Amino acid sequence: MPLTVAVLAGLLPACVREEKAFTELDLNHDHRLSLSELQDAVATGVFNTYDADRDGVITKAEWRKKDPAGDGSFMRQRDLNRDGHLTRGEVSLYARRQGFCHDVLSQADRNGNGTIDAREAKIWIDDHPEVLERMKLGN
Ligand SMILES: [Ca+2]
Ligand SMILES: [Ca+2]
Ligand SMILES: [Ca+2]
Repeated sequence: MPLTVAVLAGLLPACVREEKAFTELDLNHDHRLSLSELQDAVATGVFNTYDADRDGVITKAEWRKKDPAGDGSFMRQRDLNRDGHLTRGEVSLYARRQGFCHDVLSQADRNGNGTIDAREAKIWIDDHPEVLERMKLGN
């Protein structure tokens, strides 16, 4: 799932760099990112990336513009009611179903307390430079 990895990799360094960004992701303001906050962050990242006109819906045209070479599985996997659009609810549900956030949490959570703090986020990013490289190349 390169997209989701890339999206998350884009968010985590922002968390480290900017206290404001971290606060935005840290929905309950306990200075830790929990599994559900990570899942919400991924969904937010998907919308920030694809919803060009910011109307809260990702259309097929918006997706295609960002991913001209894509085979359509991005839309197919998430479009639960098959109407050709992705709503916030559909994207969030998909993020929750995937094991990806679980995997990131278990890798990044070095002290095993079930959440990621800013320091753990930075270490995880340092351990995954190839993900950041992909971000820079825009894929
Ligand atoms: Ca839109
Ligand atoms: Ca839909
Ligand atoms: Ca932790």
